[in-house]
Amino acid sequence: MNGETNVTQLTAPGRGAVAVTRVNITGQETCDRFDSCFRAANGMLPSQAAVGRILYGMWDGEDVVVVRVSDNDWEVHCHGGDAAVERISRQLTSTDRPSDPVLTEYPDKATEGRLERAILEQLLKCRTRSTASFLLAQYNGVLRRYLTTLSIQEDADETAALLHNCLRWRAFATHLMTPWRVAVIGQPNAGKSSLLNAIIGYERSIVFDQPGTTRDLVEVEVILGGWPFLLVDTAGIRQETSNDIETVGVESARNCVANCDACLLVVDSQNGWTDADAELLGAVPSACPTAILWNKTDLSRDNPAPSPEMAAATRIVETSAIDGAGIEDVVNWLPAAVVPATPEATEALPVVELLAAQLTAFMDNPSGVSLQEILDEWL
Ligand SMILES: Nc1nc2c(ncn2[C@@H]2O[C@H](COP(=O)(O)OP(=O)(O)OP(=O)(O)O)[C@@H](O)[C@H]2O)c(=O)[nH]1
Ligand SMILES: [Mg+2]
Repeated sequence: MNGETNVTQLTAPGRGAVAVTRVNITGQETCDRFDSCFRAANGMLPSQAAVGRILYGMWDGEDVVVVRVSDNDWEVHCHGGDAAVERISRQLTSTDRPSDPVLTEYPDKATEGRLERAILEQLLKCRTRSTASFLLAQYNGVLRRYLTTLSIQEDADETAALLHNCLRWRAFATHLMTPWRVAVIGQPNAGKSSLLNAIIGYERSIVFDQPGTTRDLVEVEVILGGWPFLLVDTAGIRQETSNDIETVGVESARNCVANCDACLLVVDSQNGWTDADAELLGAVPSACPTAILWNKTDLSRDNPAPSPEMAAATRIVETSAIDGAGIEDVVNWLPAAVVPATPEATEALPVVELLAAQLTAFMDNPSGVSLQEILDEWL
């Protein structure tokens, strides 16, 4: 063969979330082979990508990301596991004629329109494999087929049913790109920051044995069960404080509760359930899944009995930020609480915000908005 290809695995051998392979190529023929193995979503050939360019696409039916790191070097990021790396290496270094690239995964550029470009923009915001796979299905034709079906539907009831089926996933679709927001609230010193650190596994938020330590919102992104979450540690909420900074912190904590997708209410089990806790629980929007974290259970076990008011919470978990008790339960509860159901891969999802807003406006007022005009814009 004209040229040479050297393939080196950069990540440790064995199973992992992601494997990275460095590919060094000299010679046109070997470059052609690379180009034929990888199919970028935007149609660009890896050999023509500028240094630093990141390409998202398919390699033999698998999602991969290719980054050109120098004139002759590329990195291929694929799913972890030896088999995926071996396949990439074998296909690049084989002397057989390269097989035809997988062309069916992406629409031809000629048919790629505004809709696909808009979905692709959203796809790039996805942080996890599970969220990206939903976007990829929409990109590969699910949403276009759905809109086409809508455009030829003449029965008003059928149209309404089709719209309902798609738009009921609006919150789910939004959170494929934007993390679910989880407020960690509670009275000062209850252990909110300690529990947040225990959940994420490192010291993100300052812990101190004096109440009023956390003042501003402390946000941290974390993936739980394949879904993106933004955990927000808040200032301990207490009624009377003469400290201005703390007052501002308490105000932002209250706003955070009003705008969250799930809530973790941390209670110091040594103090038991108080009126202040009941008030906090009452401030959480009723549709918002809430877990009470009955914290510091590593200390005295003869804690005051949980109050009946606590039953208003979706879940009560006994925790200790010190010995880790209950942390796994919290980590398992959050994804199950905010994503109780997932759509089939073949279902249309309103992943493009503008389109979702237009379809919702039509559904709310069918005589005031032209559905055909909306669909013509996107098809
Ligand atoms: N024994 C025990 N101590 C804990 C636990 N969780 C937190 N603490 C301690 O309680 C104190 C307060 O913890 P923080 O995590 O700062 O509490 P906070 O709720 O964030 O406090 P503010 O930010 O002031 O509202 C610290 O001394 C922690 O070490 C726990 O589960 N068990
Ligand atoms: Mg704190």
